[in-house]
Amino acid sequence: NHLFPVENNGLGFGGADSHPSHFTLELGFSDSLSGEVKPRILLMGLRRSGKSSIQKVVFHKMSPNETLFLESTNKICREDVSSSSFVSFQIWDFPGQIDFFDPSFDYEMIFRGTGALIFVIDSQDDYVEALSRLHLTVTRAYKVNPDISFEVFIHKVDGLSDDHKIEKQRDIHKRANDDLADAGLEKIHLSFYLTSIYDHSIFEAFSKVVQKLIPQLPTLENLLNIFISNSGIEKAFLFDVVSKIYIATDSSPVDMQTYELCCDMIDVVIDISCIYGEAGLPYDKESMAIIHLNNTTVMYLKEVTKFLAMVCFLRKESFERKGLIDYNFHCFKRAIQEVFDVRLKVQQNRKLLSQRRWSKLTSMSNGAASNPH
Ligand SMILES: Nc1nc2c(ncn2[C@@H]2O[C@H](COP(=O)(O)OP(=O)(O)OP(=O)(O)O)[C@@H](O)[C@H]2O)c(=O)[nH]1
Ligand SMILES: [Mg+2]
Repeated sequence: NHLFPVENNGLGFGGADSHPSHFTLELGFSDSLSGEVKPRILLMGLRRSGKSSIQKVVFHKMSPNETLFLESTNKICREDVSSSSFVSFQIWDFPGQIDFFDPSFDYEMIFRGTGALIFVIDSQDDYVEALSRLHLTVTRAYKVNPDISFEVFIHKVDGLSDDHKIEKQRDIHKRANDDLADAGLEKIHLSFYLTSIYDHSIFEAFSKVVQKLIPQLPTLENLLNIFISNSGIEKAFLFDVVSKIYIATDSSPVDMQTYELCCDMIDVVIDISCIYGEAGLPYDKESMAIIHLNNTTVMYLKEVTKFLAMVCFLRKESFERKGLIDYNFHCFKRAIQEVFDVRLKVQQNRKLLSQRRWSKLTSMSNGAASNPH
């Protein structure tokens, strides 16, 4: 494997080696034999639409204002995100205006291994060109791999009023789908999100994109449903602590405010722990926090795995039965562990298989070389 990290994000999660593996990697295709297949998320869209900013804000904790100084991307930047066994994928940040007709750009290979394609449209700019680009990209990608989920981020909506946002979304939705219908490709499904790096909308949208790539999602949701209904809890989220992406929640609807409160709580816990905690990781087995809000709601955070946290919302009265909640949580955690173990086994089997296939291949070619006549 001759890929090398060129940039470490420095999220401040303990020492460099204790940090989950977030690295920006030079583009390279040599790791196809390394066993684990990580779903790929592509960030595409016109120049200056905000692709790199999204990646930096969500995965590098860059503050939104700092993105003003980002330089234009001139080559594909690949980053591995594998902070937990469930959340494990690669993000490929593309330069704007990639040329599909450039022979050095092997888009077939790129799309074949892609799980989700995020197309970013700058909503503060004229989007006619962006829409035709979206159409071209989506139809190309679909031809190579019809299983890709297509996600359209109507981005930079911070400058728009609520009415304006809805109006833009409706217009873009209609035009994009009309273009597909004209090409006889109605079966391609596009999902739309209104996003901005200046609020939590980008994290929420990214959460939904990532959730589609987690095959165990229904199981996780089910476990959360069982957990909350037996514990008197109103809402529970399973969070990836580093990126603040929620990888699952129970089946009741999510409102933005609740999600924002969860993000704030995680920030508070990590910040306090970084400043006042003992040396070492700011997030570990002991990590937990209880916050009483002034509207009789209690927020309860608990560690699930090294990189996952559960954040629950419940009424003050329900929190009186904390013993029951903790017991149910313990059962939940064990169930999660079992899901992890199954996944691990599947991965190991896959690795073994590909190793066997590889050694068979090499022994065959060795045989051919040692017996030329
Ligand atoms: N108002 C606003 N500006 C944003 C948002 N996201 C990104 N920007 C700004 O948009 C500009 C371009 O951002 P980049 O992330 O470099 O865009 P890009 O799509 O990576 O551009 P290329 O690499 O050239 O393709 C920067 O000045 C960002 O600060 C947003 O949500 N709202
Ligand atoms: Mg860029």
